[in-house]
Amino acid sequence: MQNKNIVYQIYPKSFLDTSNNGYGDLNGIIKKLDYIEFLGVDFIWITPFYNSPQRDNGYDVSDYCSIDPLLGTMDDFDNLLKEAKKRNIKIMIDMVLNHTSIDHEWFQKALAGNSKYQDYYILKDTTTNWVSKFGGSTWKWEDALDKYYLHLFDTSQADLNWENQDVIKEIYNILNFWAKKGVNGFRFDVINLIGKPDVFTDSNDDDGRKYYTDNPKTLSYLQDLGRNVLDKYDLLTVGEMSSTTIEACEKYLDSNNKCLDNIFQFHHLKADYQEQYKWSVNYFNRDNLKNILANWQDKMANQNFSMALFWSNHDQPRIANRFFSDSDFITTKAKMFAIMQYMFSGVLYIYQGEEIGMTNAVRSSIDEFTDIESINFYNENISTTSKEDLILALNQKSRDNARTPMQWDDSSNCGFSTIEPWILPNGNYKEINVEKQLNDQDSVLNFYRNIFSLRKKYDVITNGSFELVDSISELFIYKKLLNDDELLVITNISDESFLASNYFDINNWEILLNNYPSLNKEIEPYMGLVLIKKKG
Ligand code: TEU
Repeated sequence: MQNKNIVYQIYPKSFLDTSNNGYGDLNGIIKKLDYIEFLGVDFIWITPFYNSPQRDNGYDVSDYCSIDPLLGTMDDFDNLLKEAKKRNIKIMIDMVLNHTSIDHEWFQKALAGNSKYQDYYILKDTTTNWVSKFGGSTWKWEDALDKYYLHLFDTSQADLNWENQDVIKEIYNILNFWAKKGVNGFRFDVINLIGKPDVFTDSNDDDGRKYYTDNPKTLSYLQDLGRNVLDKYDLLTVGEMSSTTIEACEKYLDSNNKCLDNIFQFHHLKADYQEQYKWSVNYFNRDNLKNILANWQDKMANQNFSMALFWSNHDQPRIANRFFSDSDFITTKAKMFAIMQYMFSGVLYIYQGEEIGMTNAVRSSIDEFTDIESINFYNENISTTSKEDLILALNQKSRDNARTPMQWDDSSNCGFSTIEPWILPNGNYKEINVEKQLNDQDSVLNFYRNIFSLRKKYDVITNGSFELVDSISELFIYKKLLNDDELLVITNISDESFLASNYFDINNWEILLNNYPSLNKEIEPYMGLVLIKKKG
């Protein structure tokens, strides 16, 4: 059953440094395969490790069939495949096919005047008023081309022209190269942005995204990809969908369309965006979060479309203190949020460090940030907003929060490296680290392992139908149903207590999971409970 899969995402640069250069590497992943096996996951998804100028940490690829020397060699990768296979761990890799780095040979040949390669990109004589995902215009003038090129992300990430059959052939070759090597899955970066409109026009009511998000061409590109490449192999595929809709995702996941197995949508992670603004501070719309989660379970999972369930990735603030930035009940909250979503139907995607409840870092100066989106945001706003306000927003929302080194133990540099890492470790690594949690039965780590084994054991968790139970704003309560199994999941998204007997009769239920040592009369602050109906 596909939904039994649990995927553990690794950001290699920040996982484990074995070459002592301050950057994590592929050998670091090999070294931690026993830990990954111990977690009980099926897949690791490794974010881009290909040659790259690293302006966007590898999402700016300059050679798709290579390994960046910063992170290792092709032999290391082959070894990783072999060692992972020994432990029954499958490998999913990241494909960034909406754009290439401008350092890529194709772009370089285009610059040198080769018209074949100029047609690999989206070059125009005039611009539109679209705004890049990382700020500024989506168009950059290039003298050598005597044209503007489109970049939905950084200026160094030029969008590829999927209308061009030569580009499609290159993409097939890349996917075949890795699939033949033996990788077991692909995560496709911003894949719902690859279809561009026939005519490029200004937008007067958004940043231009309505013209290129879920463009109908994308579905047919993905169908071709499915038919011509992906279907030839046994793969788990997941597409990252930026600002998507339920209607579009139904199409991508419809088995008749032969596109993708899972989709990542991000609407639930915008519950802390005030009026759609990413950088808003101290804002969390609890009702919004509940509605979005319930709606996607109802419209997608209940229709047998397989969602990717996730709270975290390398672009997102840490869930442990994302919606509540204070440190009270921090461990309880980390476990409560896990219960809230990980009893849903779908495939679980966990991000490194989430399983130990890693938190957002506290930084005091822009010099401590490395992420291009964060730095652009700061530079764009520093003339109108105080430094303190910008740093506060960055501390809550920056992508760097997810990118601090994995906290292995309490030794210097958190056991990640013997030298100062490329990005500062979170200051709390002495309190929060793997070593400390391994032998603590109540740790977030062992709680996550427990969730994983429950998902393996109970089909009602991974495949049951979802039913929202009417409740008050503070509580999110739902049932999962499959055959004669019934699960009741209760999470308290507040620091108040509620009389448990108002919501269920404990005599009828057995407790499968509780983030408190015991259940008394009350649903306690930030409590999370998973109950299964007693039979007979
Ligand atoms: O992310 C796409 C994406 O939409 C995010 O970068 C988003 O804009 C941001 O998190 C909102 O604050 C993917 C990758 O996951 C990301 O790391 C890359 O930077 C991006 O694509 C470009 O390849």
